[in-house]
Amino acid sequence: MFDEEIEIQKKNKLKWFPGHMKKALDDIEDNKIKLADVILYVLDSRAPFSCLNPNVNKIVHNKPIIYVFNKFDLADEKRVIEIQKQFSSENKVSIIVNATSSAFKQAVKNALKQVLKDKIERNKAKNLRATYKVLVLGVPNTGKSTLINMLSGTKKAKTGNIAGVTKVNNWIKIDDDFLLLDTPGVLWPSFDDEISRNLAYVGSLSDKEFDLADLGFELMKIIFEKYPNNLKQKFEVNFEFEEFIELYDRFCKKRGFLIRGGEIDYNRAGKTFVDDFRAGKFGRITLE
Ligand SMILES: Nc1nc2c(ncn2[C@@H]2O[C@H](COP(=O)(O)OP(=O)(O)O)[C@@H](O)[C@H]2O)c(=O)[nH]1
Ligand SMILES: [Mg+2]
Repeated sequence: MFDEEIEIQKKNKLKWFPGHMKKALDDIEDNKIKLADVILYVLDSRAPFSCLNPNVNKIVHNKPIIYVFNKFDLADEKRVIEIQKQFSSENKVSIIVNATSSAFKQAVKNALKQVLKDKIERNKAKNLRATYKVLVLGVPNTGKSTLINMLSGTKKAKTGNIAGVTKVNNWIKIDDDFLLLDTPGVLWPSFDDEISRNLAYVGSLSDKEFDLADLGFELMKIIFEKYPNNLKQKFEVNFEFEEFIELYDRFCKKRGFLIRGGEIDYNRAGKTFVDDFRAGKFGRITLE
């Protein structure tokens, strides 16, 4: 590899993995995992693979994991179910939820009880009334705190749309059976461009590090390739064109993203399209 490329990679690594994340990740690995009976690993259903730390098994040692496909209300139902089947075929236990709705509370509790079945039975046989500890993991903004609040019926876990809001850690009671521990969203040292862009689209990575014009364009291209009808409905523009680049210009003009002289304001367009996607304004979409 050229020196220049190595330098860029190093810089990227630093950008995505600031010091406070390294600290948080070390703390999870060294201290918190040990305390847990089970892990709830929260993924964004719009980009579940990108939210998945490739080293998660190493990090959590032998603790059972339940993968939570969250933000289901914003994602493509059919695709998420397909991905869930793929997880099942790899022996990964998972549930599909919308953490903003308490309708999913029972499903999460059932999954926890299912995964801990042997342990629960062993304790029952010994006449022990145990409380099980659940550690909630995931990249920033996937809805960890929202899920904890929904399960516990409190507002004890701090939520927000910014990466890294969760700082304090307290065990929060769901019921007599379970205690939950929130964690700050952690990323890992390196991932490729596609993953980092996906994480930016869903708000797990700050978009400050990206060229917004480029980010918005790339996002719209994926949506166009996977969900053309969503864009047709939204923009009502003629889809007969030579290249996506021309269609994109029509979207921008339709939305009035122009600067003086009739030129397109690609920065404003890019930022707005990313924001619109995050808010679900292009319909239910799963990017992978
Ligand atoms: N539409 C939708 N929004 C959600 C869902 N879960 C969380 N959110 C929102 O996503 C944002 C981040 O949630 P938060 O719980 O702070 O994420 P954390 O960083 O993983 O703890 C908040 O604005 C939540 O309201 C969900 O299932 N559906
Ligand atoms: Mg949080």
